[in-house]
Amino acid sequence: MKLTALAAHTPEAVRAALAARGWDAQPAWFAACGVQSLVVLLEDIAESEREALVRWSAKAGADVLTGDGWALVSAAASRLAPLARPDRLPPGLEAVAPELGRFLASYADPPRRWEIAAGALALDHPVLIGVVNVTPDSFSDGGRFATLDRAVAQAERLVADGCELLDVGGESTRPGAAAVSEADEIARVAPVIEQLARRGLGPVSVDTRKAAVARAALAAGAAVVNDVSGLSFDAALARVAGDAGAGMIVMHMRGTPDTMDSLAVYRHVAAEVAAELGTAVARAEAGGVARERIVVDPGFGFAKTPEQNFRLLDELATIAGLGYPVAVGPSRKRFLGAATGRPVDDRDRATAVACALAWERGARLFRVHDAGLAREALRLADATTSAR
Ligand code: PMM
Repeated sequence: MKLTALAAHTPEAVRAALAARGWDAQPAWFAACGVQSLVVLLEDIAESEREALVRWSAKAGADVLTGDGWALVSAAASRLAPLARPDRLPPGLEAVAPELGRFLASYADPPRRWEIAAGALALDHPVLIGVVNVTPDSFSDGGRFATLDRAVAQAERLVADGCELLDVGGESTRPGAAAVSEADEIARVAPVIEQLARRGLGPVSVDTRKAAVARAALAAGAAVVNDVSGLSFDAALARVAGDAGAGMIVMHMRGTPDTMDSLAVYRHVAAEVAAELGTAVARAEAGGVARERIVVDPGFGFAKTPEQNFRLLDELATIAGLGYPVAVGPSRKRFLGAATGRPVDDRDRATAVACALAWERGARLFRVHDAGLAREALRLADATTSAR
């Protein structure tokens, strides 16, 4: 008898072990997903549901830890699956099925494409989003690309370094940044977007919280709207993105750049960010943005302390569990400085490592100021985790 401990942090090792023993690719993948151990936290449940869950867990061989109004259930995905099937559901657990079904479906078959205006981006490899800030006061590269020529030159560099989307922003979101009028923001971003589109650089995304700016940017050729406020700043923004068939990045933050630091209070940061992102995504869908056009972003550095950012990065799979592709923007942020002691102009190595960690936990899109190091790190992460 020979025993081998298989790596179990992703289904890949199990899939490969089955494939090496003659299984076909598809059944091997589904079986590997089925034996993978999952942990789900159910909150806001009634006492009767909690009791029904404990009874079901004892029978199904699942582990359950519970407290007042919540239950944490741990089991192989294949054991959890009956809970998502209305016809096989134990009595008293009817409310669990829809959410669990949605989670298990996206876990077994995660989104592989992101639909944006006039096209789609494949998500079977890391997708770099290059930052083109045309603000005079952005925290890391403020002012340097404020003229059209410089913005175009920066965009060319980012594309040459492998960026597949360029994110053009005309409003700094750092605390204390001066407010920018709609007209000024449009005057900053629209000519740059038009130039990038005309030169075939892009697709382009516009980093804005305002419907009027998004409308002008989309008219100038943008294909994506990236809203750091998660549609909480301007209710009309979702409709603008929806009507244009644009891609939409829904980012998590609390408050505004001026109030967000005082709102960085969480009991369980990953669960709360996921729940708040779920609400933001519902706003996008209510405004007519189709599900396959939405990407979620946990908003590193927005209403989060360094420690909360570290936790969120480690628990990014919780955000991926929402079932939408995940984008992250750790680039040069303060929490990277807190871990490395490096100043803002020397954080591209830490950015690259953060991107690789995020990829391994399910992120697919990476917003960076400098793509060179991030691309290398992500190539290695991709080669390590993908079966090709
Ligand atoms: N961070 C900034 C601006 N826009 N958009 C998304 N989707 N995610 C982010 O993390 C994010 C963002 C702030 O950084 P910058 O001022 O250097 O651009």
